[in-house]
Amino acid sequence: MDLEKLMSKLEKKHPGEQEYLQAVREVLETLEDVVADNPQFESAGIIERIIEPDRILTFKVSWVDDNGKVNVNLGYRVQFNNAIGPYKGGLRFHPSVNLSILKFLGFEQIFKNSLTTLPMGGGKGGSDFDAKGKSDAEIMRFCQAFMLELWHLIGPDTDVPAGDIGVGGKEIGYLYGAYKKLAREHTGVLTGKGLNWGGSLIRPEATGFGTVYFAKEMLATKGETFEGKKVAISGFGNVAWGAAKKVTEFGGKVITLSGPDGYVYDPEGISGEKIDYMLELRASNQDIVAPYAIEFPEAEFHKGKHPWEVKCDVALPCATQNELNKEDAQNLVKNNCMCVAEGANMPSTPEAVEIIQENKILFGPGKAVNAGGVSTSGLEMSQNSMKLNWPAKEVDEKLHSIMINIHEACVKYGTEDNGYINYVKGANVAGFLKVANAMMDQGII
Ligand code: NDP
Ligand code: 2IT
Repeated sequence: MDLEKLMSKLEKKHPGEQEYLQAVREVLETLEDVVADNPQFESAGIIERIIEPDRILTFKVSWVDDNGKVNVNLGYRVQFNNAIGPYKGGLRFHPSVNLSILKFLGFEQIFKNSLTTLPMGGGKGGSDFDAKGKSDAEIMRFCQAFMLELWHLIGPDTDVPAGDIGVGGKEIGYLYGAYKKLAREHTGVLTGKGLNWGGSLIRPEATGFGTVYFAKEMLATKGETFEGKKVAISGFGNVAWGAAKKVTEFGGKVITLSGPDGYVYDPEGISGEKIDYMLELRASNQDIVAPYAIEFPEAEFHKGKHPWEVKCDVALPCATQNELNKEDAQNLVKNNCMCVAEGANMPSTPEAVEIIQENKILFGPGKAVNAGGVSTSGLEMSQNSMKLNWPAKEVDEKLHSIMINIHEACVKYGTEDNGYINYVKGANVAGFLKVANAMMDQGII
């Protein structure tokens, strides 16, 4: 595989799609050996086919706000690859959403879903809708208008969306209500549903819990545990919340949270009612963490700064892409951080990853670390198909064992001669092989 030639062709075809090109390069860089060892992949054009989505659907979403004003947003669904199962992946509602971001997320989702061991292909969707300051009625009308276009493109065995940034339980409820009405069926077409209407226990916690289960395995390779560790978390949404709960349960101390306005440092630790308060912050639709330091005066708010300047043992970036840069990585190295595990999708820039890996710090990439969310979505799909609900303990145990298996796959394919586990390579190779072999079996389509 001639990586530079491939990338330069892709850059010409999709100019300016920075996040997508970044994600593709990061994966392909680690696949050179496996492609060289499997010449059949090259002759079947597996690489050229896997980096382009099967199809991209874009649509206009018109809706009326509380003042009677007409608003127009863009909606998308990127159906990337369904070699191993129906397209599966979240919906992101955020003003920054564009095709590059959704293509990067859909691409990552292919390998993540493959790692889960469950039969799910990769997809992603969303809209540039900004929920900030919107009323619930406006969010509902937007979700209904969005689903008016999306419903005929998805289905429980075709494409199964879920949540992501800006899409939580509330939005999934409105989206599901609209789908049900339009399709005239009550099926498992979305995951992250409410518990009374097809949702799975543990799905809200799953991404954060899975992140911490994975980080626990990473620490264990060094004979370490979370007990007594200082843990810096970014974000204050669904993933950050679940991660904070599990870190605390494992005896670690969560010392930071962050939002687009800056970060909060709480030297006493973010546990108990403070974790519950995160839900209030998120539900306020204001997108700021500054109020935390007013509610809990022992905490400090650092405006416009990243939490990675605080001394920590473990860093869990759980907010958004490219939020941990070169300078942040240098700070983590300087402060002897031993483990960085990505709860978000691609939160570390390529320069940051290089610094972290060069310094032989444990580094877990998002597609492995945060796979617990979509894994539990897969478990929700299984329960929906069987028309059964499993108890929380059963789902949590299944989630835990999936995360341990993903960690083992990373160790198997990522351990270098010097013993350092390159989790980026391990996750990419393990995720890729299953999809590539399925594509081989299914012919050129
Ligand atoms: P939420 O919407 O619940 O929370 C995202 C949080 O990150 C929000 O608080 C958001 O605030 C904040 N944020 C966004 N940009 C920044 C920034 N520049 N600096 C600091 N904070 C920021 O989303 P999730 O928790 O669901 O998603 C977080 C990450 O985890 C994303 O990368 C997502 O793709 C990934 N993920 C989510 C999964 C899930 O099941 N939900 C599964 C796997 C991965 P604001 O809205 O103001 O930007
Ligand atoms: O990035 C992700 O894996 C998610 N947002 C969850 C996707 C899902 O289908 O549960």
